[in-house]
Amino acid sequence: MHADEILRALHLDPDQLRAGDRVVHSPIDGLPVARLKETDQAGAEAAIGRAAAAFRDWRAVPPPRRGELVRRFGNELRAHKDALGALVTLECGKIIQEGLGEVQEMIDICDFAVGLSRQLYGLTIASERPGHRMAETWHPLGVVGIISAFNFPVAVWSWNVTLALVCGNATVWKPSEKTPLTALACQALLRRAMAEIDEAPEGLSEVLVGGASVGEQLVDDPRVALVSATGSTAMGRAVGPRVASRFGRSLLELGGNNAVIVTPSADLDLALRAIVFAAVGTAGQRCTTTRRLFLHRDIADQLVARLRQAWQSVRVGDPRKPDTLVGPLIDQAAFDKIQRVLEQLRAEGSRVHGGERVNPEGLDGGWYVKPAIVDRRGVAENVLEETFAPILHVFDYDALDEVIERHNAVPQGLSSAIFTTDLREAERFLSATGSDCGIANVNIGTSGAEIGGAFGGEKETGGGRESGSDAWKAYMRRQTATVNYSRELPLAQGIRFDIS
Ligand code: UN1
Repeated sequence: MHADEILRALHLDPDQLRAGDRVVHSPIDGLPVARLKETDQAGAEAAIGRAAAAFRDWRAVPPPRRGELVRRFGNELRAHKDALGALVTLECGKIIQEGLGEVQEMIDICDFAVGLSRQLYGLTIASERPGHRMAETWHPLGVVGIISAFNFPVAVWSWNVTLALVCGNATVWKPSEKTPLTALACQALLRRAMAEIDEAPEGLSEVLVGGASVGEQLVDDPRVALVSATGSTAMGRAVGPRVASRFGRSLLELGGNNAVIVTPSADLDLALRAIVFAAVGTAGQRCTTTRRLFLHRDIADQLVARLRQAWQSVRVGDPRKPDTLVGPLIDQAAFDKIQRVLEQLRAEGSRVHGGERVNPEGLDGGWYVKPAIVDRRGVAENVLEETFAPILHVFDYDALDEVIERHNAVPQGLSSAIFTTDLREAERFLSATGSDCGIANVNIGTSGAEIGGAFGGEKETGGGRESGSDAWKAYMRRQTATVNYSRELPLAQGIRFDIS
């Protein structure tokens, strides 16, 4: 499909997307696909104001009715899955399968949120006083600011917006400046669903198109009760303290430095397939991408040989072609960064395989790279920094205790995996003395989590949890309510305070 056809299929008018200064390039060939009008300071101020006003109405709409909006949004996504998937591919360079997968992830979270809209459970608590009842109620929070990254331009927003909406909040979204088109498409689909729900006020979902300054405005505005931000640790380091300084809440989903351990008992065929997907899929540009691989010395030679072969044969190229497995990097800066990192590793004496530029025919302006493997067997030191690229560092180990220490000895703590058929090793990895990450898998790679679980990680990953389980609680305020239905006034802690 041609770009204009994709945009029209998503209810966007291509002519209106050519009138601004912000040029959107496709990483597929580097050519411009749109010129968008940016949101200026006054525009952002007004958008946050509309969201704040919308919140005042929306918070009083019964949650199952709020769920009805999200159900209809899910139906819009189903009806537009191919077009939105194609736009994700066009704007961020993901292969078609992954573009579609991202839209499926949106549909799944819609279903989850609809179910949630009839739950939002609170606890009842045993009161120490006779004739008293204690309960916890979850109330809507306010305006939720969503800052998202280029690599999951639509799914991560959907985790936030669907939960925020059923929880009774309004949202303001600042997408990555590299992927604003997909944001406008999502907004158009959500607005179609809103048009079918009388109670849905204008301003329930706002989008800010722009760079860091508009993001900062969202971060600093006291009307924004929660800032949910996905991106680098550097971004989180800037956002977290700023939101905290005004006593706002933040939910941070930052860098990962995810590792896989392969033990001697592992099913190596299965491990190989999982590692390839997790390390080179999405061109290594997932926060859950496998960056470090620890192989037991008994199986290391064998597996490294097979991995190198797989790395050589992986098809890099046009993400729109069905047999491509690795599409382009997001831009030249990403390519240059890979070259710098690999150059330094070579200078330090590491054996680097891959990492060369690939030039698919007719796509000269795109930045394609052969995934790289860095063989660091025999080297004890760790990789402490995340390079958002398809570079896999391979280490070897002798003992499980030792490798778990090395696995955890990095500043980040998002996702982790062990490949083993030994119950003791698997359970140890999942225990309190095992992986210190927010996500820990057995015989599954580090990426590609389902929406039903809470998603996020520890340490410099930011500590936030989004998506499934009880992550919805971050989007609500908790109220402890105690009711006295007796004729007495017993005080808590048995305090006596008689006035006559
Ligand atoms: C991200 O890269 O920011 O688990 C999110 C995964 C996806 C989400 C990744 N479901 O890889």
